[in-house]
Amino acid sequence: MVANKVLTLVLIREHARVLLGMKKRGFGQGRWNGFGGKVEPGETILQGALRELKEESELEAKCLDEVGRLMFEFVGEPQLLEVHVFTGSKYEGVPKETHEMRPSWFSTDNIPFREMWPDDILWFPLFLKGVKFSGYFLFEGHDKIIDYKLNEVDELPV
Ligand code: 8OG
Repeated sequence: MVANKVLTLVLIREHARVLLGMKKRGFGQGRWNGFGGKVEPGETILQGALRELKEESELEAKCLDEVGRLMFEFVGEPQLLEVHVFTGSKYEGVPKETHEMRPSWFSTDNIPFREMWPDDILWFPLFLKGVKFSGYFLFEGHDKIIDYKLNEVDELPV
């Protein structure tokens, strides 16, 4: 058994717009996404989410709520990615371009799904609806989903 790789994903939402960043390097390069990354040893998942948001956008969130849990499996790779999705609308600072991300606000009715991870078009509607969700996606490569499950949930898995 290989332990899951635990990651965070933060979507700052204000009224009818969402802050995304164009990933400039590494995993997911060339795709718009929320801010986040690997949780470091010794920090909680929430601390990891706050840290990555600050590192990648220079925003300091005042409050983040966990709203989604997404599991990703890639054919041929034993390690599952366990992504904890957080959202919040209160923050300090102004989004700034960093070495990793170029931030931009998107209207909730104009999310750039064609330039995002292919699963996002499936779960974003639940996120935008304001409900909690849990999903599993099996990828072949980084562009093709070959199986998935997605549910609206009352409580996230522990
Ligand atoms: O540290 P690194 O940049 O590699 O972290 C990856 C980020 O990408 C992290 O915030 C979690 C997020 N992420 C995935 N897969 C997917 C996905 O399919 N959709 C979205 N929106 N984000 C993802 O790892």
